[in-house]
Amino acid sequence: MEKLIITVAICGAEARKLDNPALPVTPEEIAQEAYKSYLAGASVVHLHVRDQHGNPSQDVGNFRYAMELIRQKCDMIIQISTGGAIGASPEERVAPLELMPEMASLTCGTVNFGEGVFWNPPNLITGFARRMKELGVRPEIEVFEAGMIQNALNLVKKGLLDSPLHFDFVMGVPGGITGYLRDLIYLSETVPPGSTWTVAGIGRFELPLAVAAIILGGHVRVGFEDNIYYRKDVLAESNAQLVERVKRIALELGREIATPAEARRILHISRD
Ligand code: KMH
Ligand code: ZN
Repeated sequence: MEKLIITVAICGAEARKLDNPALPVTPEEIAQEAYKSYLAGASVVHLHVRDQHGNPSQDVGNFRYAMELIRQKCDMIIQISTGGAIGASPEERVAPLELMPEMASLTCGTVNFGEGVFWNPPNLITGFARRMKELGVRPEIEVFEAGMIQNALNLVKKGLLDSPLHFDFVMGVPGGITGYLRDLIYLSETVPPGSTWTVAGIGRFELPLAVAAIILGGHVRVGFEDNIYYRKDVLAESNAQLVERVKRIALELGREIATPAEARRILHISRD
């Protein structure tokens, strides 16, 4: 098995300081949390930013500043979100690609998202994929439902995505695929051979799916975007605490942890 890539999803768009006071929201807090997570074993940071009020934002300036601060501290792979928050316009969501991060998320279909709708119609997906290709940004295909894998494979046929694809199975969002082991087995066996995949279990699904991915040869995403708890009724102290636990379990199971350089090789990212 390849070494384990741990992605940290620091703040996302949905969690609030009210939910967990340790949630990082300023660029400085986000960068410091990324660095602490890097020291704990993360090689990829899935990046969202917030505005000065702590609300979700796709502001290019905030992304630029957070990316600069992270790069001053470590060589983690920076993966910006093109998902943003429910209700963000396609223009807002795609704007930070101009910063040419090494990676960006690309959700390949529409899904109910709690009480909202995470809106990703075909023309939006096609436009985002085309822009990533033009800018040399490696997409991570976000899969909230099984049909999103087929949508991604259609983009490969159209020449808008390059194989091997890298997927993130986001499991347990209310409205999307559930987060049980049978679901992960199904998704991991549905992607084409040679693909890489990571799993982001939402809430209580985070830890069991992480353990399953370690065993199955996938990779793992943890962080406050997906889960703010360490265990039932106990808030996590930091993103790094969640990363450290995954690293500890992986090492116990005989799976070594990838450095950012090793993650670049596994994910087919070449630095210019
Ligand atoms: N905040 C969700 C609506 C992504 O980053 O690409 C979408 C999301 C996915 O977080
Ligand atoms: Zn995200």
